[in-house]
Amino acid sequence: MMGLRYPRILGKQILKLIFLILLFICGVQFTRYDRNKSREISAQKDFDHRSVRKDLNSNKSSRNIRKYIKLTKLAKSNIHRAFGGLDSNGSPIIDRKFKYDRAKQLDYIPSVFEAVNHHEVPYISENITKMFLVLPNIKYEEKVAILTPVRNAVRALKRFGEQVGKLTYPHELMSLYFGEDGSIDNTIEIANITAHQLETQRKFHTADVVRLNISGGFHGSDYVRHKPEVQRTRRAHMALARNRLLRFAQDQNKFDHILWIDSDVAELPADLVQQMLFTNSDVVATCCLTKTRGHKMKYDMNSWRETNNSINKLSKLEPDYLVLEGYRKSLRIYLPDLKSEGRVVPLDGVGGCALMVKAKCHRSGLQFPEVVYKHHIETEGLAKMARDMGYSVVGLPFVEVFHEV
Ligand SMILES: Nc1nc2c(ncn2[C@@H]2O[C@H](COP(=O)(O)OP(=O)(O)OP(=O)(O)O)[C@@H](O)[C@H]2O)c(=O)[nH]1
Ligand SMILES: [Mg+2]
Repeated sequence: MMGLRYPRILGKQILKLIFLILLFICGVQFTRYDRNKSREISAQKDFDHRSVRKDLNSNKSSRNIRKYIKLTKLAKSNIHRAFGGLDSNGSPIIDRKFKYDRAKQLDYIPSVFEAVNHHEVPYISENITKMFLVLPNIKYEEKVAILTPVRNAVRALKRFGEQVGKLTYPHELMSLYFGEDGSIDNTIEIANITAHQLETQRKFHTADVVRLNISGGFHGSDYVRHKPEVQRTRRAHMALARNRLLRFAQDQNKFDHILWIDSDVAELPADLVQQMLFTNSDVVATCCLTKTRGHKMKYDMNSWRETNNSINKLSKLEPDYLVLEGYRKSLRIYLPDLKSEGRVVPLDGVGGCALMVKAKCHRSGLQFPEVVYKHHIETEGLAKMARDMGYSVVGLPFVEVFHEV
């Protein structure tokens, strides 16, 4: 018996030693990766990646961070990224030779290339995209208020109700408020029916319609509404409607997050809320696209990042000049084109198609500017204001919300 004991103890010691060596190797790998990551971040010094990093690090759920790092690492090793870097002006180097074959899904993440920069968003294979969408298996407890301004929205509300009703975030943690004004169709009636269904059938905590009673606003066909000369009036009114609705919601409950969703969205990812919460950032936007004959196109051009060129252009404008995205070349980079940077990317402008803001930011005074703020108004103005208040503003290039065509 004595003879057998020593080899057994020795065996145990050897196993212990191997375990410790493995632990040490894993530690070194992790630190090395982290160091590389920070080097990569500081290399792109034109953009404030640090705030995203800080957010991820301050995430209460460290499992989120570990998963993020693991996935990014995995994605980095497995995916060829065609990101060409930045030119001396801080703009992405555009691959002008790139040809996107619509018949094929890409098995790598493209850099910003000219065609994409303007209209089309290529399909990337599911194997790749799913790596940027994995969520931690945690119990959610944060209360979310979905706020939706509506005017003449009868056509869109049924589909909106279905899409919101299919969200997989715990329904008892979600409330929804429509903020209506100036409709000349049955919007109030249909919005009430939609709210009632969400509350009774989908078991939302609350769902209701708020009459905002704002005089004015902008009426007119789609064609007239999108003329550049009416944008200041139209969007100032939208900002006012959003601010009134926000105030109402904040009087109802102490929400943790405010999620703005436009009524004319055609398709929402079921895990939209969880994806946005994953960032743990103050202001979060998703891509807002349309599907035209099966092709993905950029729709809402309001989620963007400045480049040195665009900042230079802005510096020459009168302070009150309103810059309109999507109307003419603004020299910015748009959210759907930033996939090569990873899952969460810093932004300077956001759109309202699907936009999440931490309620505490609104409580501390963050609003939708009703007059021009740093050349912007409404949602884009909010992003600029948020940055000035020290809040993080990010986008999710892999999360796609589809707007009606
Ligand atoms: N309360 C209120 N809501 C509005 C008003 N105008 C639009 N909305 C709603 O605000 C959201 C965004 O408005 P849209 O007209 O879709 O703005 P947009 O996406 O820039 O424009 P489109 O390209 O035409 O969709 C939608 O939910 C509209 O129903 C308004 O004057 N008052
Ligand atoms: Mg719209």
